[in-house]
Amino acid sequence: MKSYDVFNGDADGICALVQLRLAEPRVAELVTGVKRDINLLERVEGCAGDHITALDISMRTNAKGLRRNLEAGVHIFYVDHHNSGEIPAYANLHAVIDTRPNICTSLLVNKALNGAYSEWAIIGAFGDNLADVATEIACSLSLSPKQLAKLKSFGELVNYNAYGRDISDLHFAPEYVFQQCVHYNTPSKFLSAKPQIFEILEAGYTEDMAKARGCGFTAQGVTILDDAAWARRVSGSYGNILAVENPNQAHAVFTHNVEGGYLVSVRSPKNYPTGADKLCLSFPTGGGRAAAAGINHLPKGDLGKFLEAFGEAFGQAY
Ligand SMILES: [Mn+2]
Repeated sequence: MKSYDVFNGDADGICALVQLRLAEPRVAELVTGVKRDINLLERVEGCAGDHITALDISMRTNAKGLRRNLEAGVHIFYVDHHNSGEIPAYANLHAVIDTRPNICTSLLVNKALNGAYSEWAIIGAFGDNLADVATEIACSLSLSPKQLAKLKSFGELVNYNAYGRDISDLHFAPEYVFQQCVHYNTPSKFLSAKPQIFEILEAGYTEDMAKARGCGFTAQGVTILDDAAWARRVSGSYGNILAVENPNQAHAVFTHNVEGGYLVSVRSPKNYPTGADKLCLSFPTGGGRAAAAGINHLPKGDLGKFLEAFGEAFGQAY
């Protein structure tokens, strides 16, 4: 019998697994990747009697791999907060899916374990941008404001660490971060025993962010980052910061993709959060939500077309 721990490489995925393995240590093959790499069950070929724990990866995206492993007789424990599509009915599937906006996978695991390792759940929640819920739980743990601020930074930094085209872009492989963390009952204990991961991520983040600022703007709200690992790591965080700094302005952050074109991340103005999905859907590889959407591949020749559409969508003239 073999076990597989399959988890998203961001803070939420890592902290969900840390809690589970503190509660129930298990030797398992770790299957993870960069944040965007979510079709992870595709990589697992379990046999009858094997166990898979799947965390923080959309069941909709993993439907094929999930069904194949269920058909093979694998026992699957699945915890997630993304849109699942139809949950298949199998006796060997135990699924905990909750898509409410204030929920993340680490919080679902925290609930299942009756709060046994809730400080780790806080890290996952901060990583998934759920600062209010995280702070609420922290209140019940009587953490000092300074401790709480440190945990918030740690969650955000571990989340930042998951962004990249592939693992080689990242400061640390997600499985390494998990393996380091899982020996400590709380992130506070981990951070005082092993400060290096935090320090390296913090320095990396500061450096990447300074480089992003140096790229300037191609048009109002539109920035094209360099074709480099740092740009792929920091693009998401930079987009968040731009949105907060200019809440009346829409933003588009460009990075370079493997196809030789651009990966475009679009955010509607924070104060008027609509329009991003409509704009992105007008391009063949676009998709997303009203407040935040993206285009997976914009050929370089279509930059002008995009700028025009962006201006039209958000009422800005170019
Ligand atoms: Mn999550």
